[in-house]
Amino acid sequence: MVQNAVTISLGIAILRIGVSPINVKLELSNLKNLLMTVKHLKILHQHSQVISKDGNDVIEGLIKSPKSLPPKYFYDDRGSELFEQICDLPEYYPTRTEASILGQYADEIAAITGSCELVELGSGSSTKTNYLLNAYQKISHNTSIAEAFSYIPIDVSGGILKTSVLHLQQKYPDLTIAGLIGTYEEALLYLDKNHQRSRMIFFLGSSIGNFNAAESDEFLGKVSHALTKGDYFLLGVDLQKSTEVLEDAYNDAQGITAAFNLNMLSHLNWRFQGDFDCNLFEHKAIYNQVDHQIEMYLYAKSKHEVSLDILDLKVQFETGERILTEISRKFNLEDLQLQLRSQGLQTVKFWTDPQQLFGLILCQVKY
Ligand code: AVI
Repeated sequence: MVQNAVTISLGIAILRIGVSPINVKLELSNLKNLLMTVKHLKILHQHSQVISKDGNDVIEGLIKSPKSLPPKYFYDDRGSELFEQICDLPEYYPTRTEASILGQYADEIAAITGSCELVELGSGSSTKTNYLLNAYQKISHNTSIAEAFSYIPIDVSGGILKTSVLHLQQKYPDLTIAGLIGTYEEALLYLDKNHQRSRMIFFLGSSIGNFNAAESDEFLGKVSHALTKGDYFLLGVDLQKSTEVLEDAYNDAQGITAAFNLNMLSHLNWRFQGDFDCNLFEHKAIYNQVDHQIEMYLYAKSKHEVSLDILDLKVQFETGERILTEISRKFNLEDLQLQLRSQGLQTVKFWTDPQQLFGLILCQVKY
């Protein structure tokens, strides 16, 4: 899943299975249950500055015009559940299309990169990862134990990560798995300091599309920084296509995406003692053909006021006024390769599906 506010405040933790013991000082009570089921858990540090800033982004987004809210507030438990349902919707082609590309080309990817340390950003439930792990497992049979591949899934949700790590450990008993609980930034910084062997970072699901241009440049810079010459970066991206296909994918007939969008208001009510009335808002996703991005909005159906007591905030809404909750950029492979190259990431090869809905791009650090 994508980064959620609850776990961002926990800082970063490392969850190791199948590696040597590490002294553990557990300081965060809501991570206690992890200790009951996994062998080792190390909290690297706490981010009190993140906790104290919690909610400032909501205030900033709601006092400005036009209004916006950060997409990280989608992902409370209910939001994560709804996102899983979105991935299975008939209209939402990205998940299954990316999975089919991985299913077809994972062996080729593993053959190009050779055995290495696999680092997955935003791993979530790691479903698509199985294709890559199977491919790397096949090539690692001829490799020494020291050189064998290892897997580092990274996610801000400790719960999802714990479940997927335990599941993968059963499925791949010889694989060294070291899960990192934290934000992408925290994890990339940590990885940077601990970079000892050949590495491939991968970032699937077109989550990069949820960053604006400046944020994605900054993110790619951090990825590049966590890699050294010869290392790889594998990126999954949703490609530009007709407005109709795109708007259908984000305005599904069953209303799951609408529920996902509106759930952000319930999450804010819970987190900041708010009184958003979901019935007074309506979901709509629009494709902006100039900026090549889906824009998800919540439209106020009537003039009203909303309070968020913990933030000491009162916000007025006019009838028809909208809040931008997410952008989802759609890519052109040529432009993307230029952007990647400007961050030192050179394309090795890319793959798409027969309808060219989705792309998978493998880059290497050349210098
Ligand atoms: C997580 N991210 C890549 C999804 C997307 O398609 O941009 C989030 C999403 N929002 C609505 N549907 C899916």
